[in-house]
Amino acid sequence: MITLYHCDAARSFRPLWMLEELGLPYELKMLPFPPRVFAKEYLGINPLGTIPFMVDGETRMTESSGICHYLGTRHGPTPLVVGVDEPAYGAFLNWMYFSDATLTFPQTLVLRYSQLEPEERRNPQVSTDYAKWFLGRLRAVEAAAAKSEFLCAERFTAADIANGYALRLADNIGLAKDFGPNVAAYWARLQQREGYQRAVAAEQKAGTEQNVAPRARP
Ligand SMILES: N[C@@H](CCC(=O)N[C@@H](CS)C(=O)NCC(=O)O)C(=O)O
Repeated sequence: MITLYHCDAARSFRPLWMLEELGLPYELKMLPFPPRVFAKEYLGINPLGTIPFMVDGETRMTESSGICHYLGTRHGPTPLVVGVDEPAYGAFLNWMYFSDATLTFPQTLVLRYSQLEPEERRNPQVSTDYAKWFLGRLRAVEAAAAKSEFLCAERFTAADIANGYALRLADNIGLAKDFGPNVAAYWARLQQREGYQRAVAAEQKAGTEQNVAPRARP
């Protein structure tokens, strides 16, 4: 059984969504955010204190987009992963890495300096600058979504899950109002997927059952 440690609305939503799209059985363990402050025992499981943390047999992983790739290959084959022999293989990998290294990285600075830090440490200049940074990088998604329903390979893949999460986070931190028209339509399409809706429902159900309150959305 795969175990996924998750905080409401956090990056661990990527592997959660992937698990739902794959239809794999899993156990979802909810933690309050940030676990290093509110669930210190978690540091014994993942010394980084970050989520996601995924356990699958002997395998332990902490990178959300990497876990999606792993699940699709280890528990595939699945059309959610673009194969080495497909023309879109390079594009697929590029989107997979882009999702966290380029898109989510500036978002975390916005979140931290506009909401997570105590009032006296908040910094509007940092949050405004990195919101602009994020929206600038989002131009790649705007261009891709103008040409096709999905990011690569002309089908829904793990790249859409990995980057779709960045759009969910943007929505949660108040950046969706600045989406271009193609990104807005793409994000609306992704939210219509049954796999996405099952992942949201699983997150809510596990939070209620495990008595871990959802995080406030602005
Ligand atoms: N690159 C990692 C980043 C993991 C990460 O930083 N997760 C955040 C939540 S979205 C976290 O655990 N923050 C809590 C902390 O830094 O203590 C990934 O893609 O999973």
